[in-house]
Amino acid sequence: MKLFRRTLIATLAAAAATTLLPLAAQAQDIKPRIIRFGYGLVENSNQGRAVKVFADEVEKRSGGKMRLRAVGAAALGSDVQMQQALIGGAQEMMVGSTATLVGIVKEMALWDTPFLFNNGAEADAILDGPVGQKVMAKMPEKGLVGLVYWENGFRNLTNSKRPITKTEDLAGVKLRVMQNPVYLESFNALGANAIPMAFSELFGALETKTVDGQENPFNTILSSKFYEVQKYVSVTNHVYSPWIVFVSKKYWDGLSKDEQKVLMDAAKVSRDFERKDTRAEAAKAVADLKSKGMQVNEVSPAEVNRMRDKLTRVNATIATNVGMDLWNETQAELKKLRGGK
Ligand code: TK8
Repeated sequence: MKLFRRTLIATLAAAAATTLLPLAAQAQDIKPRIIRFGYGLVENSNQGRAVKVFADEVEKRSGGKMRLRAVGAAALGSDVQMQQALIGGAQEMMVGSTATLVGIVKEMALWDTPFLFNNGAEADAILDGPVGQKVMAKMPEKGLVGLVYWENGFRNLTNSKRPITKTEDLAGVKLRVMQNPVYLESFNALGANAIPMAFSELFGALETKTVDGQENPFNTILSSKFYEVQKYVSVTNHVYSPWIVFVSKKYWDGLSKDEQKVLMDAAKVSRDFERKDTRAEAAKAVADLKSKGMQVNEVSPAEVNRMRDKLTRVNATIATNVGMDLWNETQAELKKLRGGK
């Protein structure tokens, strides 16, 4: 009897296994696609908030079939490390600075042009318009697919030595810059001692005084708590810095058209949210930075112009690197935006 029962159970189990096989295969199909999405800032930042919006949109628009595993604080690696992981196919998506991408996509250097945009509206128009799209179109041949630009923002200087009110105040200041030749050349041209470094190492380097200062938008100075290790903020707005949301081409090519559309549409929703959120936060940032104990100083328009003059030769390098056609088209578009002036 016992033996009989055992045999029966074994037979039933075997039968079940065969009939269940197709079901198991089906279960595989409906298992959500997990997208590893890395970013450099902390969760509680404009970047982290927008990643959350993107994740929600992807899940909603795919009916739960596509899901983000979002990892912040550079836990998947620095911008440069993640870019390589995307190219190799070990990671699916990321958002990071266009400036750190220049080593791979040289046309991204266009966005490193000092004082290129006067305001956010100009940045949106150029980034979302034909020029921004042409730059993005250079990514696939490098193994990457760009979706949208987010706002990192206008960059300002912080340091622990003194208020920077004129170019000369930068003399000898050890200033961390992004891993990008234009930033390196620019700040050296202004007299600083520029040191390229991954963002993920920056807080520690400021804390130990390996560097005296850095430059980033107000939002990042706040979310990364740089006020704990920096005294002075000098409002230079020296460059508008975009972030770019992009995908591993290896991964992208394996998606259906519908899945690609989910990512693209979700990215656009996240972009519109991100720009609004970032601007709202930046608008009240000066007061917030002061309340955290930072000393904030303006830089006079005359001094900003002197900085701009010192940087004209950087513009020439950028124009050569991105190509004269793209450079001229950008200038023409900006002129149009500014009413032909
Ligand atoms: C975050 C960086 C950051 C950038 C920098 O990964 O490195 O200073 O401004 O936003 O991309």
